[in-house]
Amino acid sequence: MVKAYIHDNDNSVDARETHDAGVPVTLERLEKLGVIYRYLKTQPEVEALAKERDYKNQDTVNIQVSTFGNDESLFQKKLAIFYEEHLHEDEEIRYCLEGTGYFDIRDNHSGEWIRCKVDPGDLLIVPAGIYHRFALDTTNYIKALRLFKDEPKWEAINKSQRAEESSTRKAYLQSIV
Ligand code: KMT
Ligand code: NI
Repeated sequence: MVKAYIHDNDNSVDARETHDAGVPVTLERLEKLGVIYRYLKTQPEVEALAKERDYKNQDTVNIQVSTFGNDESLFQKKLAIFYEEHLHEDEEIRYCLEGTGYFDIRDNHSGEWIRCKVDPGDLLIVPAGIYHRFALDTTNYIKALRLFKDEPKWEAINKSQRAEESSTRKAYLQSIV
């Protein structure tokens, strides 16, 4: 079951530590940002949800140092890319199959990061245009399903002028007022 709380913003500490500021966040607060949480036991249930929402593509990511040939510096580089604040131009689903990790969701009202700790079975529907990032935890392993609506929109757009000016970002901001 997902646990959500305010991130302490202490960037002097590794992203994989808990960064728990001690302020819990409810699923209702996440929903106001357009983020939907579900707990689904099996992959067929995820496939059914994806079909219902018109998803056409998916992949599985295995994030651990052995995936990168046990090259610690390459591994760190990949983690740094996932931890860059970014958005996508389409809604996307993330489903934790094995291991654990943190999805940080930007609360555009307060400016805070909301950290969502995911365990196996936890699923997040991430709306188009919301800023977010991903970190492993200190167990250094997650296997996750990433579901995408359309092939050309898999790209992560890092926080930037281009991201701010995209119609996706503007539509997202309209959706949360
Ligand atoms: C994303 O969109 O930020 C990601 O796909 C992160 C990796 S999924 C564990
Ligand atoms: Ni992303």
